[in-house]
Amino acid sequence: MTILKSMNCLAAAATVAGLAFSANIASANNLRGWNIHVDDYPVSIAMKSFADDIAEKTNGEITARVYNNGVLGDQPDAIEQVRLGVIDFGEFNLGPMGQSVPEASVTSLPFIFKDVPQMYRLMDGEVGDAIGEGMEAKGIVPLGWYAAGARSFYNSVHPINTPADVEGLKVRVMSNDLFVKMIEAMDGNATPMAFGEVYQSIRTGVVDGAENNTPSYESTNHYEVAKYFSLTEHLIIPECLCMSKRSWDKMTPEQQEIVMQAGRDSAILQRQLWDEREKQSLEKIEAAGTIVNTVEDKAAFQAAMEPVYESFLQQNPNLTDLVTMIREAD
Ligand code: BDP
Repeated sequence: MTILKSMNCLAAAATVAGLAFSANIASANNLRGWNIHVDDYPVSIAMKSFADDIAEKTNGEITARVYNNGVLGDQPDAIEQVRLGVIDFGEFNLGPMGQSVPEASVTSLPFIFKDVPQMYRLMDGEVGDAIGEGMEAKGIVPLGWYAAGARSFYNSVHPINTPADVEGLKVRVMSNDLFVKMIEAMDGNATPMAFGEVYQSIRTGVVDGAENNTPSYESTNHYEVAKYFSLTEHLIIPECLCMSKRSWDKMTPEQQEIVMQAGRDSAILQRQLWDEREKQSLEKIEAAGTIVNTVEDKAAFQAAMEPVYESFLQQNPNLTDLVTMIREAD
């Protein structure tokens, strides 16, 4: 028993040493990037172009490799790893980012943006700057704001037309307390869960459904197990290609300039690819038998979300101005 224990300790120590070793190597000039999506997803294609661009423009001084499909771990963990500099860069949704960076959570307030074009405008201006500062203070440098469309509910039970239709449903949410409150405000049961577990959980009835944009619903095959897709479009959450401040600080100002520009360029590409993929995904899910319904009375959902705003502002009074700035923007 003792020997076994000490062997386990040795093995653990070796693993930790191995990780530390590879982390050092990675941070010197061989950047490692985290991505949760499948290879042909707009995020994955844009990240690949970011990585290729860096290698080309630095003449190979810096190379970057993107690990798709979440193989480097779940999103909340990966955000921490980026903060620590163990992973050099990643493409994160600002929902889970909000657990470490309160400013980022502002974009997870349901219906805060009027539509996707408004979200882009605000993120490319003062709002994005304020959120970016909050991220930098937590060790994360934003390089480009990526698109993720609007999120809607889908489930295996029935179409959703009113907030009352969510009552009693077990809904998977991303990791952020705001999303739990959002579901509870409609008397549903929220279950925070890793993205990669959702398919099996719907299939086996652990949850009735989830919420996401059409490309994620399609690329994860969730349409096979939850055929009602209801266009509530309750969340328009931007995503971020961002770098660990620790990795960033190891680069020269010239290298930083190249990486920043590559990040911005990749965001332009990603937004174009996004629009195409949204169309393709919609066609694919409809052909596969998904029942898509529009929601006539979105105002009813908006009204149901007021308690979510109240509790968020109570907990984050310093973010009142940022929330007001977005809500009052054209
Ligand atoms: C997708 C996001 C991804 C999230 C996923 C989720 O692009 O970052 O992990 O939703 O719901 O739309 O977890």
